[in-house]
Amino acid sequence: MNDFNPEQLATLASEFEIEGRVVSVSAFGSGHINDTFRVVTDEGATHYLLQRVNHHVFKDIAAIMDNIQRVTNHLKTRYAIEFKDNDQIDRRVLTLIPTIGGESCHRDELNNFWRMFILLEGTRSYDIVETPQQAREGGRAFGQFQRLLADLDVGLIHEVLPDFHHIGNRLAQLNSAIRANPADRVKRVPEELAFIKARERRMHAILDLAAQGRLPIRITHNDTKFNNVLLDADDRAQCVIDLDTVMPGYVAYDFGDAIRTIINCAAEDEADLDKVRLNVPLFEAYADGYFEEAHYFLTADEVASLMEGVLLFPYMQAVRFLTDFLEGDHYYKVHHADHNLQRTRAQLKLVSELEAREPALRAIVARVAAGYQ
Ligand code: GN1
Ligand code: MG
Repeated sequence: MNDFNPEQLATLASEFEIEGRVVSVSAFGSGHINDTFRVVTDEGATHYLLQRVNHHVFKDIAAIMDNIQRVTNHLKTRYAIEFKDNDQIDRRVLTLIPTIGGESCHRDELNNFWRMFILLEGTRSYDIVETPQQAREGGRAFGQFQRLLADLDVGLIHEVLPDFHHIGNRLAQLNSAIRANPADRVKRVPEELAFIKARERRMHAILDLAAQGRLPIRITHNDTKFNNVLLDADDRAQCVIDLDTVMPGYVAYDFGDAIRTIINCAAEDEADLDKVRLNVPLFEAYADGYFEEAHYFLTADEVASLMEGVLLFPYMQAVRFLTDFLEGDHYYKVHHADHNLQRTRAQLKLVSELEAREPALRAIVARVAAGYQ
């Protein structure tokens, strides 16, 4: 269980305002960045998630905690007004559990940062979407997340990872990794690099629209992988999780990253590239659910930008995985040798598939959008 034993983890869990005494702590989830554990206590009613925040990635812990508190408080207030079911609020929005000293996180002797949330019982997440109903619920959940945050001042939200989704920045990082070549791996990836190079220009479409002042900056989630929505046993969306990357951004980024995981029949790191194919009905279902919530605020330019996000996100994710591969696998957790290369290839295959179906996907977005005009 990473570098922590169960006793240490139980002691860490006891630093927080939990009900009862810790009975067990076990690894939880499939995130690539933070370490997450499920905490069960003898009180039984509420279980918790204990999380070590990766402070090599999130260097300003105070800023991410401030963002999370601001966003969850705002969402809870908005839910209370809109849905009038106060009992459900803690199932719809993440709840931070403070430390006994009243802080939002706990710093241990090794300078690790720990925080705790209520674990939402009876919910689950999916790494691969199975049904249109799940996809539609995902669209609703992320659309509603953006809608309910639309009246929170974007200036109050810290840009915790500057230029996180700036493709120019990501390509510059790839180019520095190629020049430095610390793991001597550049020679292994000529085809991947050529594929990336050939598409550089068109991948700037969102930045170009933004530079013309055509895309509003909103509060966006910025990690809209489908497994960041919790669903109940009947596949109804319950809660959007993983709020570390909530930042000012463009809606096309959230749409594109969600579709990256939803439209793919295979896993993000599928080794058999023949399995990386598109499930177009899931795309349509996600778009439907998303517009149901987002049509209230989306501008025509934003609607036009959504497909640019769809093409950009697997490409940018491949650029990021490949950069980490060339740098020697320091950023993402890897589970075997060449894992980042395998992830890169799967994402580039997804780019090819999307390019082949681009007109059909554009037509779907146009049709769904037209339903709200
Ligand atoms: C990381 O933590 P996790 O696994 O949800 C990454 C995302 C990537 C994703 C790829 C802070 O997210 O940006 O899209 O892996 N988060 C960060 O699966 O880099
Ligand atoms: Mg994340």
